[in-house]
Amino acid sequence: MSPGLSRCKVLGILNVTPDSFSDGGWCVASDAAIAKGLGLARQGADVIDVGGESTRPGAVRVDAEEEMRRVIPVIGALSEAGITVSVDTMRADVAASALEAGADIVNDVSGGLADPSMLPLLADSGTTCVLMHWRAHAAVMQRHAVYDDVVADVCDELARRVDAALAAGVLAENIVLDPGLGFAKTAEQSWSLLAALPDLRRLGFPLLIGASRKRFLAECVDYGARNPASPIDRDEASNAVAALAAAAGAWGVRVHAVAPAAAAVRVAERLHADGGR
Ligand code: PMM
Repeated sequence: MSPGLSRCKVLGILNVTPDSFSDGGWCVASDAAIAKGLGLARQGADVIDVGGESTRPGAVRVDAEEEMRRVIPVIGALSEAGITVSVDTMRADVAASALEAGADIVNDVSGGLADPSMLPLLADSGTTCVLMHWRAHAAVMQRHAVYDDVVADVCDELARRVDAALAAGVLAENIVLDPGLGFAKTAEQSWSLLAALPDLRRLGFPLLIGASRKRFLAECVDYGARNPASPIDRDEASNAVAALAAAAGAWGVRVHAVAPAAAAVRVAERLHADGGR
């Protein structure tokens, strides 16, 4: 790999929710979720991102106890198996329990906005944290997809989250940023942000990109006889984005189909190492 392009992490998505749009709700039981997580790790995931609350557009919140019931046993088992785990949560209590159970990273899609206790917890724990661009909870977020200039506005709002995190005592070296594709964003706005990864990198923090199976991908692919509304049919487009994000220097990509996305990422890195610009 050439200087400036460090190994891009592949985060395998493990949504332990009955209503996850991409998992079809089959892995609600802990054992099935643990088995799926172990499988994702075998397929080449560097990190398993475990979430217990759906954040798809329109989703309603679950309570903290239910969220913990879903994720903590799974995180404990995966961590015990030696797997690096992140917890996808907006709640400080859930994050704290997840860290106790062995999680290594906290992935807060609200960037610390949803729970005032989150940034202090991240500071105290000294853990790596993903702060995503977010404006509102899933039930209402698409009403907030209004920007003067989506790239400039998302950069400004992420910079404000960084300021808040630093003020709370989070170390700069522990912060990863994420533009939050599909969160309070139209398809057009998500594409604009993907096209602007160099601008986002200029914020000076590692970047996580989560495009996998999201609706905005459907609009640029000719699906022929297949159903473009089916998330799984968006995997080819997801893999293309994973490769392009890795080539653009992303710290990580968050994906459902780990094996092909990991291959796509490694191909991008290999080409870069051979002098690709
Ligand atoms: N997307 C979802 C959930 N968590 N976390 C980060 N950091 N970035 C994302 O883009 C993101 C996320 C929603 O997608 P899913 O329902 O397929 O997990």
